[in-house]
Amino acid sequence: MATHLKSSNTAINISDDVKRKHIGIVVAEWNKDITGSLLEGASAALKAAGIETISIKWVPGAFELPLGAQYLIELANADAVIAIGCLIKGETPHFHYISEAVTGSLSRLNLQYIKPVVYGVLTVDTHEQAKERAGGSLGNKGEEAALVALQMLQLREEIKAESGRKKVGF
Ligand code: RBF
Repeated sequence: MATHLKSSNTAINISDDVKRKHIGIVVAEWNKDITGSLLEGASAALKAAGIETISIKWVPGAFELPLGAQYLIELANADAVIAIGCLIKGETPHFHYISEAVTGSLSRLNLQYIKPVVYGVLTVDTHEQAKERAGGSLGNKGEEAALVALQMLQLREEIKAESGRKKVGF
């Protein structure tokens, strides 16, 4: 039976096909107090949606997230990956280099594999701002990233089903 979830922007109906998908979460150890909370938010949302197979893998830092995501897709055949990290500008002299590299590489993986690789990386000025977004006053961005992964998997199923129906008609 489909499960109904409400993200901040949209309502999502999770079909049984999507529940059977394998979802990977790759999470950075840097700023682990923050990334751990984001991970909790993401896994709780996936479990609430009824996702049966979740693989969680840790990498050293945000810079390693794209390769971790690629391993999960190539070697573990994940259908979608949620990449979780936290870059704090004030504490990271290489902030711009790392965040640009991570953003660009994660973005490319989506199109390279035609699979959702969701950006769950906080890029903030202070540790306080990170806490607000990791289960604090501004919600949990890990949970939001999980809902985005589910929404994209659901979209794929819908488009596949629609294009299948059209082919039968012609
Ligand atoms: N990784 C993070 O996930 N968040 C950070 O805030 C962060 N800051 C870093 C600051 C410096 C100066 C360096 C050298 C690395 C930092 N890293 C950070 C680790 C980085 O993502 C990566 O794991 C290492 O550079 C090894 O490739």
